[in-house]
Amino acid sequence: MSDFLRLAEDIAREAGDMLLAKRPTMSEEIETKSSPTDVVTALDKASEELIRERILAARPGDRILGEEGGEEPGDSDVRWVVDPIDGTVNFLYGLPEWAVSIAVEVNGQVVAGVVNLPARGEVYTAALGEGAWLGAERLRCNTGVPLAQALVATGFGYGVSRRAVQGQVVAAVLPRVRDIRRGGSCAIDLCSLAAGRVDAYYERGINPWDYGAAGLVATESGARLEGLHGRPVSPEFAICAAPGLFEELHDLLAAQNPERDA
Ligand code: LIP
Repeated sequence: MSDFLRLAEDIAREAGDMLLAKRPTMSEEIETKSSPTDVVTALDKASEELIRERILAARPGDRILGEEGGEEPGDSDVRWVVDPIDGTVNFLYGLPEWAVSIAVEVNGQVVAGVVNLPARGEVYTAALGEGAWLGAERLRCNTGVPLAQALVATGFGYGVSRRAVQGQVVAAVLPRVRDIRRGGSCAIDLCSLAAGRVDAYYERGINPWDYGAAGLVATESGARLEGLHGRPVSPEFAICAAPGLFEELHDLLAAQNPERDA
């Protein structure tokens, strides 16, 4: 295991333990961000502060991009991409699907990723070219699944007009697949795909802190993760599935023009 991965895992575990211990007493301190439904708790901020402190203590000079605190300036080739709680609404409601996500990029490429699900007791890790793991178990995504038999995870943004389009898109997808899952965390959806718990995932509007670490878990499990029409994954669009299913789902989604705004 690389030094990057070891450090990221130690920090993600420490932040997760802190969040589990403090969740019942602090989660009612809520602010909103991009819309009234887009919440941030005091613990999102506390988790990110802890993670930033630990990274900079171990690797002063590295850059950090965090969901709550934005980008830490610097000229290092190494950038840490941090989501202190992915699935904040689940966290707030006491649902177990929330995660601490830490990715390490070198020259813009993710080389290590950790997604810690404290309430489920699961830690997903991946290192570039070395595989994806749930604890000690090597992960392989499901292969050979036709679109009509695919369990497809997706998510919805917080903005009203984007949600209106996302509702139309999912209405076109639902009759063509086994079923849809909306878990509430991009990071967990991608890790679930790597673990064979869903077959595919798509979403518009996710950010590098949502998909940085889990994206590597998914691709190291054998999945393709891209945007539409061969573009790289980005906040514009993300599709993830094993080759074969990826193309079928891509073509269904592309026909819906899902990057349009209402
Ligand atoms: C969440 C994403 C999820 C999306 C949610 C939300 P947050 O991130 O991971 O995929 O569907 O609406 O954006 O806000 O919990 O960090």
